[in-house]
Amino acid sequence: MNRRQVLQGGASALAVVGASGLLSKLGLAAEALPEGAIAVQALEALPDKVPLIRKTIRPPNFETPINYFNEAFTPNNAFFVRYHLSDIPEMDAASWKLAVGGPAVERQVQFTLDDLKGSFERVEIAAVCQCSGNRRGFSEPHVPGVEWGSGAMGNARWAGVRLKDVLDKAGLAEGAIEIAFNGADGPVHDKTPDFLKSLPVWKATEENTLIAYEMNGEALPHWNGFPARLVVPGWTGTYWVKHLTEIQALTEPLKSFWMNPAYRIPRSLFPVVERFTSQEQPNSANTPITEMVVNSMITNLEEGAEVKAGQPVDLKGIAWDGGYGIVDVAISIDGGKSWTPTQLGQDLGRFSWRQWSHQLGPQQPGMVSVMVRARNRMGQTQVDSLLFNGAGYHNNVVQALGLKVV
Ligand SMILES: Nc1nc2c(c(=O)[nH]1)N[C@H]1C(S)=C(S)[C@@H](COP(=O)(O)O)O[C@H]1N2
Ligand SMILES: [Mo]
Repeated sequence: MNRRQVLQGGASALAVVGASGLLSKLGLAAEALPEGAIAVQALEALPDKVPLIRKTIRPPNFETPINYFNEAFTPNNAFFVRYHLSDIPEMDAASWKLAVGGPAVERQVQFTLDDLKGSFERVEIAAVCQCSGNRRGFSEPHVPGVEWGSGAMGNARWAGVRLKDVLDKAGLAEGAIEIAFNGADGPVHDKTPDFLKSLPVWKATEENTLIAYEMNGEALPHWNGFPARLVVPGWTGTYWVKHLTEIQALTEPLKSFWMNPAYRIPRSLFPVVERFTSQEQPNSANTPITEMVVNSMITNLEEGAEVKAGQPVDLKGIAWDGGYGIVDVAISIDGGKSWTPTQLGQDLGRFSWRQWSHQLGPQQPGMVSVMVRARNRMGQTQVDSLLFNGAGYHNNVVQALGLKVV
């Protein structure tokens, strides 16, 4: 049987396809990896973490092995770790202070961890934290940066206080346009700029934007921002500043390497609704990365996994987006010609990922390619081929997982 016949075969039985052409065209199969990209994988445990996939040591960048994504919430000790700077101090909860000030506040204020826990309403929200460069390692052509596979993300229940409530204590003055954030980590070399990020005031004061001191019911792990971090549901991880120590309300756009030129996307390449316009330059073709794009993946089977002909195969996975909510996840076994809806799991909130499951019944031995594609409430879906950009951001190419039916 040739591939053409297979693609015409319909959805009732699993299509059998050659492992080469179709898979590599879809961009996520193992053989589509650029030379030397993420082929070398080493598992290594940071203190208080299970072994994670080591990308770099200084600064520490470690991704989560996919099997942990079978759980609704990613365990704290398996949550990915991403840093830009290598000087990461041990934080002391008792002496930690959060300073709130800047040119656009009415008064400077300062809070201890006990203040945060005692003087504000506690809010909890389930949300995906995903690095902008998740799946960068699959970019073709190859792009520079940490060569992430699919594990630079996680889903957790974050608890803390609303950033808006904290800003209210300082009082935002007329003319505040951005809120800037600094964490306790710093560069080792003077030439590396400090990790300073900002949010537009409207995003900073949304009720879902938090200063979190808890993750899945426990204190934040050191590597994920102890004792407090920003949680910006729907937006990529770059805004989720860890070891938060300083907040400044600004009347001018923040000038920081990590706002510009870093973390930029071409202005109209992606279907982004929430734009950060105060950081756009009039004649520039780029804009800050903001909300995540619709995405999905299979979590319980790996590329090349063996399954038995004539026996049901349980597929399991996740789907997520920038907070509009996943409404549909579908599977194709005929190269994307026809799609079958999967069963969606419990809705854990619009910023959480959504679990899904589906049962396949492969009949004949051979290779089979399973594609998965999610759609959100806005009607946004995933792309068939990579929307290439130089930083490798927002990779939401439809995943095609090759299974070996024996
Ligand atoms: N202080 C500080 N916060 C930071 C960063 C950093 O380098 N320093 N990296 C950001 C980026 S790019 C991402 S993707 C997330 C990753 O969060 P995690 O390490 O808890 O997984 O943290 C963000 N917050
Ligand atoms: Mo990131």
